[in-house]
Amino acid sequence: MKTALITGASSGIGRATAVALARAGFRLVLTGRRRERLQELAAALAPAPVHLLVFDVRDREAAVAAVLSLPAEFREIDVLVNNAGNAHGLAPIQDGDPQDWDLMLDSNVRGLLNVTHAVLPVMRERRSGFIVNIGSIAGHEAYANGNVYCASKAAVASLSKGMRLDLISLGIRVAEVNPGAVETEFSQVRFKGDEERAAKVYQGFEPLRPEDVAEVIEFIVTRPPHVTISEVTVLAGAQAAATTIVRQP
Ligand code: NDP
Ligand code: 8X3
Repeated sequence: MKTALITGASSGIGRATAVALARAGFRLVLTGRRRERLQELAAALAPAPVHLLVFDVRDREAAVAAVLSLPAEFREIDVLVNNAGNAHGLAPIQDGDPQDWDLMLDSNVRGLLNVTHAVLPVMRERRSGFIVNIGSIAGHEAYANGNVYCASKAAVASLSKGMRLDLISLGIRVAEVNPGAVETEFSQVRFKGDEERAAKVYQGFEPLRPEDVAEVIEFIVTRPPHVTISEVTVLAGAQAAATTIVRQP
């Protein structure tokens, strides 16, 4: 049985990926800050073996300590899904809140690095592993008011390429999955709990469901060792680019 560690499993794409990988027969290490959400998910996944790690990905020491605390049966991580992250705010750079910028760069970029740093020794020792970084269409095209979020995801794109180059000689494969518009708690977080504004993002077209992205992640991590799917962009059917979405009135 293979072991997968998924960050940000308490909601959205991470949660759906946990469900998909449990169904595919993985042992799971699920992480996030909201313990109750993770506990509820672990109960829903029973009898799949699940271990929970509650920590903030921005805290490097906490990430390392959490991975070191894993019981023996969960320690040999085969798959790492670096999913935790969010957007905070949507404003022109001249009106942006530097606290939002810090939050995005610290979670989406440094957080991904912190967890990767914590998990890599295990993969390195076993000379095997698969890392899936959740980027975004926003990492491949900047859109108005997206500035720092887009930059954080552009960093994920660049890091994914760099990691693939550095880790290949250790038998570790790296993939980047770039979703388009997925209806999750993403917009609620971006708009700081403004439900009405968040709902508008997904009005007039059928957005992706988190399960649509999870299926792609499952496919990638279940390929045999001679196959690496390096980069995948998954858009909603009505979407041609980050902000080019055909909406019905
Ligand atoms: P959600 O808000 O539904 O989920 C975000 C997850 O990340 C939660 O489980 C949250 O857990 C976790 N998380 C956020 N910050 C931290 C932190 N500092 N420490 C630990 N965990 C954290 O959004 P999505 O599922 O949509 O987002 C998942 C990923 O997909 C993100 O990287 C996002 O940028 C990316 N993405 C989303 C798209 C979309 O349209 N929804 C499109 C493209 C990419 P908790 O709060 O419990 O800590
Ligand atoms: C989330 C999708 O296009 O709103 O990464 O930035 S988008």
